[in-house]
Amino acid sequence: MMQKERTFAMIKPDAVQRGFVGEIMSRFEKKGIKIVAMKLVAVDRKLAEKHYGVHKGKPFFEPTVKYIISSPVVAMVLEGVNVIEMVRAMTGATDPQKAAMGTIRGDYGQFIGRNIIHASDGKDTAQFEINLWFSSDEIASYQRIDEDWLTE
Ligand code: FUP
Repeated sequence: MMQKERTFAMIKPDAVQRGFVGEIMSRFEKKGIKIVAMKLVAVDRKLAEKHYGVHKGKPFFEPTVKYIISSPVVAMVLEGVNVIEMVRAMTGATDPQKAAMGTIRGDYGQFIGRNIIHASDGKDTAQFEINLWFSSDEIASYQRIDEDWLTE
């Protein structure tokens, strides 16, 4: 059996405001990616600053923090084989102007400061972000009925 992993993703305030929650979740579901945790969060500054901690000191840090705390986000943990890379591919390049059509950012965004979604960019980041946003009792382990049909 191939090794499953988990990633963290967040539907950002602009996407929630513009009514894309269902649309984005539907893409993950159709791809066969399992949702193991999910919640709507009114993010406080402390959490936002921790989440974007690696960017502290950069010119876009403060605007990015302000954006994330401006209105609720939908935070989630997704599970699957190679899910970190797969969700990043579905998300597209950081700048929606450069993101390929067919990706979430490419299809729904126009500006880097309003880029629709966040997804962990590697194993260490995924672990850090899952722990930052969720406690272990908020994450569910379960079988989806399609799992046998997703793998060879
Ligand atoms: P990503 O991993 O694709 O979300 O991108 P980064 O971690 O490099 O950046 C985090 C967020 O900061 C981006 F989602 C948008 C914002 N940002 C800018 O506004 N300008 C930049 O030049 C880079 C990032």
